[in-house]
Amino acid sequence: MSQNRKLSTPLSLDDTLARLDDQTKDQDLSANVAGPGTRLTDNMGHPISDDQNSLRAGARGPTLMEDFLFREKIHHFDHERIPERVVHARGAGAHGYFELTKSLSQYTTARVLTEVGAQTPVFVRFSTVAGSRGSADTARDVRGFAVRFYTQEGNWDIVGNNIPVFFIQDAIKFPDLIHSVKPEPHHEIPQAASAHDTFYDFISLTPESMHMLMWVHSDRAIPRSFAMMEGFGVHTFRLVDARGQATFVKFHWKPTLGVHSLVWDEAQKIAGKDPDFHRRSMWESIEAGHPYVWDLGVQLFTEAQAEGWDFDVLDPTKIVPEDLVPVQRVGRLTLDRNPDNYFAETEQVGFMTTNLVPGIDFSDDPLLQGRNFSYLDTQLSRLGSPNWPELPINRPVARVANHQRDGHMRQTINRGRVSYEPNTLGGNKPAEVPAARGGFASFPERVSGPKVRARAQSFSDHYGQARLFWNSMTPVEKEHITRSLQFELSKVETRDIRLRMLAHLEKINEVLAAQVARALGERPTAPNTARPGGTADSAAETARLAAATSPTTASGKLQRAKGLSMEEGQPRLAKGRKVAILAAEGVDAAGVQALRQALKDAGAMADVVGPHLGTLAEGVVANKTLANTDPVLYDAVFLPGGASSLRTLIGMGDAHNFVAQAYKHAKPIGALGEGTELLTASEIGRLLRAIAGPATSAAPAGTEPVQNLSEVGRVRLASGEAAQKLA
Ligand code: HDD
Repeated sequence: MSQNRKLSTPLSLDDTLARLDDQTKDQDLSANVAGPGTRLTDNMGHPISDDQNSLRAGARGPTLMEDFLFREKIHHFDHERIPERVVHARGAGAHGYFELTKSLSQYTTARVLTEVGAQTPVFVRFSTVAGSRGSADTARDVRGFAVRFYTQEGNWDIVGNNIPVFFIQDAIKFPDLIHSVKPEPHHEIPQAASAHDTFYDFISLTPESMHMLMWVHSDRAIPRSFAMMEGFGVHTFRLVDARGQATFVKFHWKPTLGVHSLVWDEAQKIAGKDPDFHRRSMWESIEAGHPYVWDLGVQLFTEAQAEGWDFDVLDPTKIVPEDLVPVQRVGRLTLDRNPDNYFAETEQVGFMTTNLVPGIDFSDDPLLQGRNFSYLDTQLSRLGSPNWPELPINRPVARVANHQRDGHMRQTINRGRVSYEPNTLGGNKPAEVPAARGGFASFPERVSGPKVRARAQSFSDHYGQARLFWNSMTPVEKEHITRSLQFELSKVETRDIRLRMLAHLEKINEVLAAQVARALGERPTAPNTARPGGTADSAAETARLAAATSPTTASGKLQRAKGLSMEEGQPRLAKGRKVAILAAEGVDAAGVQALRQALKDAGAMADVVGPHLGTLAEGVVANKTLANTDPVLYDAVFLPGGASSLRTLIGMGDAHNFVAQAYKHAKPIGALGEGTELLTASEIGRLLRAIAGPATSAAPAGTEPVQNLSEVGRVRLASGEAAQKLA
């Protein structure tokens, strides 16, 4: 980490990191150095002379009870596992820092949001929701995006997702939702998948989930990498200023690389080829010196403004469209350090929605209110002791001082005889901090009302924003949503559930419903379904939508909203991408070096994929083989020149397959010199000749990269065969 960061807070970033690091960290023995920590001991510090054999009565005799070294080792091993998270079990984390670029002092007293240039250490954990700890990264699912700020005023957690809304409006339904999506209890099938009866049984009976469902069937649910997805605090929160005035706020994380996805076929194949795809990408990228970076965005609005909208900002199934309240970028989150130990940090981190700092407060969103109970509660069963906040990853950098004592695994050695308040024996310290001097005080919201179990009428439109989302998609994005619904619902075995889902889809968009109906073997009720799996004619659909009226559109009177499409307005960069360079012995070394340098300069990474590992030409070493990797793991493929390399590759089915798969997923394929021959000899060459005409294949070898491939890729994009990819 850089040593010269600007700080306006009393503790330096390095001090705070050092506090986080703590003396509990042991030595990295892979460095193979001598010194403390290099002598093998048991947990009581006794040096061990033989760790190969248990203590026996004779070389062939029984093990002795006396063998405390054996018993301690096995005892610890037997208890190594803790319960996985009941949701978001699979995750990966990284350290970094947050730097404020624009002060929000007009709205809040929270120093983390007012001290421009100050850097606050952070730990972020990304996750999938449904799968268990060992499941695949690329399942179609919501991604957790939990950010912990270690501020000088205590820990602040934004425990968000990469989707800005949620399935349910009231936390009392959370156990039902999760029971329905988890593997079915009688046979524990399917793992990390929502395509099954119990999920759609619940969803089809829960119309408030329709908006979220549209997001989950969009490409947002199969991100290309953690660095290419947005994050959202989801709920409306409050910022509270020095006068005690509150402003509503929605938190956003905007990735500097833009929002990009996989396509479903890739996502499924990656799940087999590399289930660690997302965590590996993050790890490798950070190790290579390419941090993951987001801007913090805020939407700020008053209660009076919110009262004018036709949706309720306390309803977590609704967004505040960016057209109504633009997102202001006020800071930058940089993840630049991998954890030292997965269990100690990523597994033991316990986020809580109740981790707030003075100047930030809750709203009355009933989902948030329920979460505020759940997160504290779950840490106890997962981490096993009320002293879990003493674990290094959970310990705040702000000094902790109170009269809480004892309990399992207490680490702090509290001194003195006073553990109560008020007291005179300890000078009544630690003392309360009045709100005027920075103590946490809740926003004094006026509340009154009868005690009822009821939903507000303002929460009752379940389709308006689902329609808004659908209308805001490009044709390719609509087609992907359609195909995803076709895929998942066709796996539902109970026809009644499928029919109930179709009835909901009809309320969102008739054409969508009709196209899904066809795939389910049901009679479409809407016109314009000529292209199975295709999308409606967009001009006709726009006209129909413009004419459509709905008593409650829950959209702020918008038909389309900004910021929802992943295709529009996103940066398309080589940065953060990974390229496969296919090569064999005799490859054009200079060409490969030049390409690698160009990719490095652009912030992209590359693997040289050969028929075997090792040197292929001077300075060109294959670090992957055609057998141990796969085109789905790359964003682009490059075929360098070199006659003998080409001869080898042309004779290998795996090489042809590599290029064909990349083409199928609309990835850029570059070729130089003889590399073009592999293209023209392959299935793609035949396709190119058929689609793009003879000009492409006639490009003379050794001159320039094949130009028309990206055009052909675009043809396939337009026909919905693949998502947007590198241009
Ligand atoms: Fe939750 C974990 C995000 C609703 C109960 N949740 C968890 C994590 C994320 C979210 C990112 C993983 C944190 C980590 O990496 O350790 N959860 C959300 C969002 C929600 C949401 C964005 C809706 C807007 N959650 C929600 C509800 C409840 C919970 C309504 C219960 C009433 N969530 C939990 C939990 C978890 C959790 C059981 C499991 C592990 C943990 O908390 O620490 O308490």
